[in-house]
Amino acid sequence: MHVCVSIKMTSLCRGQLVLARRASPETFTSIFNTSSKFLYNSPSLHFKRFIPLTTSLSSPIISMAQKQTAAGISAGANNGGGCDNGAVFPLSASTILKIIQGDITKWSVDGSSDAIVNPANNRMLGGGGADGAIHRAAGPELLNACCKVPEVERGIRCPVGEARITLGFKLPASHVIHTVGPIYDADRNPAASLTNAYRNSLALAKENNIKFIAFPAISCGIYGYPLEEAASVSISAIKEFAEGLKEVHFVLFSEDILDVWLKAAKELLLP
Ligand code: AR6
Repeated sequence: MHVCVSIKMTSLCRGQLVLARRASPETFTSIFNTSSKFLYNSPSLHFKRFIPLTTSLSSPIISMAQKQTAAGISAGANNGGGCDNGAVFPLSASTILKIIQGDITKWSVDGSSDAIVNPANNRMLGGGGADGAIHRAAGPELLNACCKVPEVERGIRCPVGEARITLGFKLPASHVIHTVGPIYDADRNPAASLTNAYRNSLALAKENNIKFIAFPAISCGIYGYPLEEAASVSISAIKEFAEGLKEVHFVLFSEDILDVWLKAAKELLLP
């Protein structure tokens, strides 16, 4: 039995309310695992969620902006440059997915075991879009570090679907994982290449003891991947390969992309 709670999100970055339980980690995980159903009417950002009646409605709705800890959702996190209207989904008993709107260059959780993913090109020497923003925010040391990544063939440091790691330098996050998504119209199997970009980024994160990782919508800008298709492939890949990390975040630049991701996550992750 469930009770419906709805919150009208009236404007970008203003509606920072996210339903979460002020509960112990064990309680929260158990709620997720047993019966929570988070539903959205995402096009209008009018959130509807069904909270199991095992929880008390007197429990407060937690604003992520208040940086409170709710069951391992990181205290002190600077999740997405202050624009953190979004949602939390369970991936497993020990891993959650957060989908928020914001600027990935401002994201961090603890500054030591966190990484942002850079949707780079195979040369790894910077570019436009998020890649350019990440290099500007990290400072010139990031370019120096990228130059030191060995070339696997002439001019290519990171082939499509692979990943490389550097420090974050002036970024709030400690590390940058550089990956190369497919150019949608040029790749023979863009879904496989995009899946590989997520899988290899997550594997590299785990090899480097990263616990918190934030992805943008890889390939959805300059590389032209259609949003709905990309959301489905990206969330499916996260669902399959995120085990071992504490939190995986999508930090999405615009409300349009956020809506598409929330809809796909609801379809793919909720019972
Ligand atoms: N924070 C979060 N998301 C962002 C940010 C940001 N600061 N800036 C852009 N986005 P793109 P791609 C979103 O083009 O399609 C570069 O030149 C953006 O709205 O950055 O994989 C590289 O060097 C979009 O949804 O990456 C490559 O040559 C998403 O990030 C090429 O672009 C990805 O858009 C890679 O193209």
